[in-house]
Amino acid sequence: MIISNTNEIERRYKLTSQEFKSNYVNCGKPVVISGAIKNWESFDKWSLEYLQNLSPNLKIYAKKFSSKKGIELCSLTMEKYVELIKEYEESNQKTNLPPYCHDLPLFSLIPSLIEDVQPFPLDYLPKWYRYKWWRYCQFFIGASNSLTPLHFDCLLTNNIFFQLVGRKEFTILIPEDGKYCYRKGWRWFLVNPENPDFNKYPDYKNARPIKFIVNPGDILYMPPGTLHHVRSLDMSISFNIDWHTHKSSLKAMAAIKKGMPVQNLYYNFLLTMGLVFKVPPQIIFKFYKSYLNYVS
Ligand SMILES: O=C(O)CCC(=O)C(=O)O
Ligand SMILES: [Fe+2]
Repeated sequence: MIISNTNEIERRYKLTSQEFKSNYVNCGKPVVISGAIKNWESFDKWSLEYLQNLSPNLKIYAKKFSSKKGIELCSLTMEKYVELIKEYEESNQKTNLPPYCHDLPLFSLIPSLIEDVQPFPLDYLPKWYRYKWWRYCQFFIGASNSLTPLHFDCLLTNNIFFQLVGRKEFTILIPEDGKYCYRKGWRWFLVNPENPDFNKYPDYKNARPIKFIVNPGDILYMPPGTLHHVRSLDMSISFNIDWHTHKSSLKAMAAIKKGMPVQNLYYNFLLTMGLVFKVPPQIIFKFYKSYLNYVS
């Protein structure tokens, strides 16, 4: 990854797929792309109430992140979840932050939503992912102030992140700065970039965090291994796709030597079979599917 001497994210308007690949993916450089999805109907249609009305009885999972207990899951219906968020947003004290619906494969659960995100910028993705691309999308739906603590994505994939409703503040760090952030387990980090405790975590002084806001209509690209800490500034709906290139899938397989869990090696092996050895997605997806519910 290129170590840039600026602490700002690059922003590009309507980046072509060729430039995206050559200047960002191949160089391991993050970028925010605007203007690429402005015709999506989702921008007029989507809200929490819209999801609630479409599928009130849908069973979803929401997560509570805590430094002591790790990740706790709770199961509830879409109707109940949206009610919890509305209550929170309308309350004055904002004390009861609802759990965060995180990594939900919503296009597979409500296929009619796929029509609202057309034309989809498929040429940003490797060809292998284009067949039923929506199966790889994971949604993040939550109240303002929801937080995803500092981590990198567990398969060391590239990440293309679409912001639909509300704004989010990202703090990202290059993989090389992970050593200053006090890793816990495979992919989580103890430092809180919003309020770092330098007494407890003095090495964080050497880290070079990049902070920026992602607005509705923005696409954020993060290279494999990018650390990110994400705060919702508003009620928010986003989704991402974790994806490999040939190169990143091979590199990720080698990470087994660096403490990557065996379960992750299995998913990375499947993706390598697809991307490098050309096994069709129709076959791979049957085995890969459980990744979409994998909590790690
Ligand atoms: O939006 C968030 O809260 C988390 C996003 C994230 O971690 C991801 O896209 O990998
Ligand atoms: Fe992530």
